[in-house]
Amino acid sequence: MTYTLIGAAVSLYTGKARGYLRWKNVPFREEMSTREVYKSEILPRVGWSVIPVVVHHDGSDTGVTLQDTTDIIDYVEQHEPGPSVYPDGVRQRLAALILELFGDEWLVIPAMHYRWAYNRDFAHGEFGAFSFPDLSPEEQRERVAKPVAYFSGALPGLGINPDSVPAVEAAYEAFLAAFEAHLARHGFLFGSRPSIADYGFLGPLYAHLLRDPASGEIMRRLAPRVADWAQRCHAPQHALTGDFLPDDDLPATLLPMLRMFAAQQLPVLVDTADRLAVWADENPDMAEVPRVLGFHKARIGHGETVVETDRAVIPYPLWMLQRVTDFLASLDGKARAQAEELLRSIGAQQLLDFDMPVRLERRHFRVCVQGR
Ligand SMILES: N[C@@H](CCC(=O)N[C@@H](CS)C(=O)NCC(=O)O)C(=O)O
Repeated sequence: MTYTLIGAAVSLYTGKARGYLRWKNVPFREEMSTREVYKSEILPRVGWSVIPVVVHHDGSDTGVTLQDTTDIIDYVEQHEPGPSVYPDGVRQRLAALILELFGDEWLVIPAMHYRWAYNRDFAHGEFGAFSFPDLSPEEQRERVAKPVAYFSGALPGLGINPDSVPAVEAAYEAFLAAFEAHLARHGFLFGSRPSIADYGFLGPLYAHLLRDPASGEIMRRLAPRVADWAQRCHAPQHALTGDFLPDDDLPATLLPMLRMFAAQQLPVLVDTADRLAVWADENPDMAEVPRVLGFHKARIGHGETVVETDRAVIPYPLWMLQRVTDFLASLDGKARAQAEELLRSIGAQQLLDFDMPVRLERRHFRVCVQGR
């Protein structure tokens, strides 16, 4: 096998990588991220506890270690043949980069809320089963009490608390309705071929929001086409198939989801960038950006149901936003005008003169300031 995917069935980002590798028709085996495998493979290779990890067995002694699903996908796109998950057209490419970020880093809010509010017992059992496959179910549950507390303890940092739950649920239901309407006309976000954005959506929508039993029931009831899409995207019948819509066409049914990005996630990202600027000034010798930079106020929700709540300042998504702004910066002439028009039409004109305070890069599987 050319690749190994180390991860777990309950893991949000493992589902994203798995769906992509299957569609890309890449020969890979999957290794369950048991506690043993964390110790023997993940920590030595990556330096911290995270899944998924992909190893490319390229003939070298250790192979190439890849972490972060975006880096995994970009690496495989560069090293393997076959159609790309990145559309070429300016509008489609810009929308795809934005929606990957929206899926990865904003839909994680409903993914975490629904898992730990409605599927806690199931998730606890699953954590036990993959971490300690050789123990009895009772022992498994006991041994994973700590990671379960760690992951469920992340909710307040994401802005999820009793005051914001109605807004989290309203926003998720509005998102499901918008995606359901899109899927009445199209198989994937940009036509009949899955894109990088489909995989960004797949993370939260598959492992948590479809596979967790109580969440799956909600999705199948409210948005059966989304449930079907998640299944197709995660386990494609036919690899390497489909096309993006011709002529860089951007279906009008994508606009409501792009507007959700602009209205909900973008203000949080802009505020996060301001906080990163302060941190970078105050810490001129530090290269690695902390995973959390204190707390800020964030507005969560959709339409009438919006609340202002406390949320951790999480710099990581700025690295994904930089992919969007880099793409914008690469455009000129007609292409730039098309991108500007799209951003204005979704209410994201703020991005047009947005400056990342410092240039970010991934180094040793962490977000760092470039040049430091
Ligand atoms: N952006 C990363 C996120 C990976 C991630 O957050 N994985 C979760 C499991 S689904 C994890 O292991 N988290 C550990 C932690 O955040 O400390 C990616 O795309 O791979």
